[in-house]
Amino acid sequence: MRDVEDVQYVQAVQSVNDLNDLNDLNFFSELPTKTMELKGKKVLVLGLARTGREVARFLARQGADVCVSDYRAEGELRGEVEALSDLPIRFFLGGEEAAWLDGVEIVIPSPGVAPGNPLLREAGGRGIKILSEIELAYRFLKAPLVAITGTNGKSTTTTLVGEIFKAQGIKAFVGGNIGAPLIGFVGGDWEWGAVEVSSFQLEWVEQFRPRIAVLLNLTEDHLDRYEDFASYYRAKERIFAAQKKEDVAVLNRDDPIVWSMGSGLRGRVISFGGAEVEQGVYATASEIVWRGAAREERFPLGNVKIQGVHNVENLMAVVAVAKAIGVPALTIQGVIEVFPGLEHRLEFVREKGGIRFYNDSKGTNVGAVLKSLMSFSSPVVLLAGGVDKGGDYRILEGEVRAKVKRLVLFGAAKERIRAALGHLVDTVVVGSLEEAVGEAARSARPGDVVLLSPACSSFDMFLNYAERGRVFKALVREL
Ligand code: UMA
Repeated sequence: MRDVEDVQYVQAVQSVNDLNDLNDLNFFSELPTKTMELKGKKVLVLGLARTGREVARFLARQGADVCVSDYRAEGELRGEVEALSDLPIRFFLGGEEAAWLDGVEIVIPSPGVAPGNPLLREAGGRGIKILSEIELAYRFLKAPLVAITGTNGKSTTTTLVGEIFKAQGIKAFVGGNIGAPLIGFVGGDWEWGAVEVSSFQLEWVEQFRPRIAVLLNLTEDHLDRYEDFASYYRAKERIFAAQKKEDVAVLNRDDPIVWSMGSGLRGRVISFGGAEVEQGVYATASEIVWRGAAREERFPLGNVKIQGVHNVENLMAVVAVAKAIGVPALTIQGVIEVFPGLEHRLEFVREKGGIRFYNDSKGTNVGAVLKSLMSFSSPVVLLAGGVDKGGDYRILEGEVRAKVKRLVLFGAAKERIRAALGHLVDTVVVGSLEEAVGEAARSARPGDVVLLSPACSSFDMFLNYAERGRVFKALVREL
């Protein structure tokens, strides 16, 4: 079915490869009709949090025979079970038993369920189909998708793409890993979707085909889940796997691993990076330049609020996407100038006694912290720690040497970070975030920056990075 649609699609736009600036919002609007028969099928949903809840609801409404399992005990999941009580759903809670797979035809794991999970392995062994939530959603969504992945910058870029759609008067949703499962948008009257996609969500995709797929960057992350960096990057690479030549792949030229993927892709590559190019997107110190075959457009950065080298990369990716769908330069410029940035991402909290405090709680991996440190020139008191994700902290050596005057470490990973970086600067280990803020405030001097950029996830002390960020901000405001 998809091939027939692809033929129509190609006919509609004729010779796509001749176009540099598609400049036609209708270009992507020929939509494949995808379906998947679920009625009467026995489906096991693995994990009962945001994703599991919405998937189970969707499947039950489609007439599937739905079971939901979670290794947490029933007592912890009462609210979730209650929320689904109006639907014919069976729950298997507080464990993982192979018998729960008997008769099951499809398993939909939540992103947090790793491929090594015993039920998933058993399902694989029995030849049961395993599909990620984004794959399921994709089969039912009618709108074309811009999917954005990368180790860092996903949420900022996805949010900005959503803002571009809004400014252009296009009815688009913003969802995915950013916090709203894709399945929740099925059935809506959407013209486009801007989707943040994680490596976890890409593990079980088959047909997931974003019309525009963006890979921002790749540095070590989630090595507590993946065997090695190559497995992580292979998962990310799947964002392009089902693309066809009519689709667009947006790639970062300055990231050698990302850029090396370019030659093997079927979609039309639009690249972005620091150095001037004949066609594509590049940045100078003062502007972003989009260059097509016959003309170019310039986007001055003077009035843009979000700062830092990583944000220039995010903005270049946004420009590449926006131009691929033909959004006028004025609209793009308006959006990038008013965007205030995301909470917990290099978020300015306050200045006290000449010391500036920044909340970068979303800096949960080493690559993110590297980019954040690169954004400052003043001496930095860096607060880091939490749950170690197996990344190599030594990649921070250069920036730590150059900018960090004091390292304040907390949480489960504190000793590992101290072992990697403690010999480079004055380092102190503390027992809590509260102590870390107190210690930082005491040691910082006017002109310094106090930066919470933990390089770790938060689950040893907090519910998630957002709670950690909020606690940090509250502590800073109390100073
Ligand atoms: N569980 C099991 N067995 C397991 C593992 C987990 O039963 O082996 C259960 C847990 O007890 C829990 C549920 O599964 O009840 C958790 O599922 P989940 O972690 O997938 O939680 P969701 O609320 O569904 O959130 C997921 C994403 N979470 C993860 O990827 C870990 C959210 O991304 C995403 O916003 C949401 O779906 C909607 O798409 C969060 C995240 O941390 C923000 N993402 C990572 C990142 O950005 O670095 C990838």
